[in-house]
Amino acid sequence: MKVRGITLRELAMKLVTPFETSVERTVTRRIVLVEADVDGVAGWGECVAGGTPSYSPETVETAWHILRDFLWPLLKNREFSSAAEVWGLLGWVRGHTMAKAAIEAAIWDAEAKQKGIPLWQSIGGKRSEIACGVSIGIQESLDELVAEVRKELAAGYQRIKIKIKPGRDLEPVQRLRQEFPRIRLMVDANSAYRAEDWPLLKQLEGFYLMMIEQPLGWDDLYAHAELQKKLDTPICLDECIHTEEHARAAIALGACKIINIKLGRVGGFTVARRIHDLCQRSGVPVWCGGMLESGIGRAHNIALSTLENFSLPGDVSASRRYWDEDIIEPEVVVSPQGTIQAPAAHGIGFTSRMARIEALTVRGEPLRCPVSEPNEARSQTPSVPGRGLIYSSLVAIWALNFIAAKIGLRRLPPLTTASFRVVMAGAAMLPAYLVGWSWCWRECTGSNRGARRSRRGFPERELTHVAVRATLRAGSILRGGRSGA
Ligand code: OSB
Ligand code: MG
Repeated sequence: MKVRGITLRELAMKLVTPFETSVERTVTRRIVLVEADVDGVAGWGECVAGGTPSYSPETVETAWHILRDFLWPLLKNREFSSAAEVWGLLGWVRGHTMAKAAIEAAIWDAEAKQKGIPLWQSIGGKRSEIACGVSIGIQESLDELVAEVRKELAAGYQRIKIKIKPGRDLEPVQRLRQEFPRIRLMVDANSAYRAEDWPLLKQLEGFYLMMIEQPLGWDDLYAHAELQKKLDTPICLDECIHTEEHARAAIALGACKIINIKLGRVGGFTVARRIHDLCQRSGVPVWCGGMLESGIGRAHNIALSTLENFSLPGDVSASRRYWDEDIIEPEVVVSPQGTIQAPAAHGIGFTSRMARIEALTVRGEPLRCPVSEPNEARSQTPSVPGRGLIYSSLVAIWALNFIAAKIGLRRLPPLTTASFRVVMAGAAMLPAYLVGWSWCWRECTGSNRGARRSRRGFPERELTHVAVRATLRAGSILRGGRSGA
């Protein structure tokens, strides 16, 4: 397989209702899409980085930069045998998992399309239907929160997650438990608490929560391990797990009992599957988190959620909860039982609506792979002519010099000494050297486009012309000199 080119697009998509967490309020989602041309088959991926670095260190801008300037150069002109190898090829770049996941997922999509099977089967999914929950942002009032939860339960969603932050925690949970005593309920703090806040989190235990998601520092496994010792309610980690190694450490430390897996946060399907397998072996259930994705990212989340150990309902919900009109066809729909059917169509199983995508695009950048261009990331050294060629050029120049000196001795007017005539002949050779150098330069820089300016600013074709004209002129002067003698 070979990626012939990728196209980056940034879309501005307005949410149906603003989404508020403990760290920020999102009204319009900035979404980066990666369209990869893999052997002529188009695959789509979505980068879930946000406009700010408040959830993870990555942003839309860093992801664009990393995709264009580092990930694409690592992939272009590279031959590989399956999408499962892409993660390894990108290993030279540290971190930047969201940028990596976007391009990796696009290649997984293209590969499944090439094989003629749905992506979820291609990654080894076992479920043809996935269980769905919803994530509800912080609301203006408790009444609004209750109304929102009622609406989602009526739509069939199997579990409710609400966002909490200091001052907006006990009351909303208590109220929801009063109204809905039996629902599957959980909270997500997005790192809003400190280790000292544990007594408050302990109070939440009275409300039979399924789990408390990411209460403490976004990168603090140790504090979560200490907290989990004090709590019976399972801690679920989100922000803390951005590599397979973090997952292993979290499980070994007892920092959580459940893990939320997000493709973007861990760098794509290869690592997501490894974390999934590790959790399965360790008896840790997982579920698929969401990042307010467009239909493209949602389709990938559906595929991921079909893996066996995704045994809890995820934050994968219907298109209409987020967008007036999604960018895929058909839109993602949730059954009255709160499930999504894994699609039967090839690849991600949904078609990109190009007209809608174009209409929402605020910038785009196509990156193509010229067939003749070597992979710069792999070999920084430009191609150079072989040694034999260089040695024979030296011999040819020496021979030409010798001949010129002989001709000079015989034909130049006997004005002064013989050595002066030899020097004169050498000077007449300068244009020939210039032609030779310019040819060598073209060979060394690998450019055979004459009009292209070299790094020194020489227009090579003009240089050659000047050299040739100077040779001819020198010739005519010599002939003139001879006839004048
Ligand atoms: O913590 O799970 C999170 C959205 C943006 C950033 C982080 C999170 C979320 C959500 C929304 O909870 C999940 C969804 O896509 O519905
Ligand atoms: Mg979360």
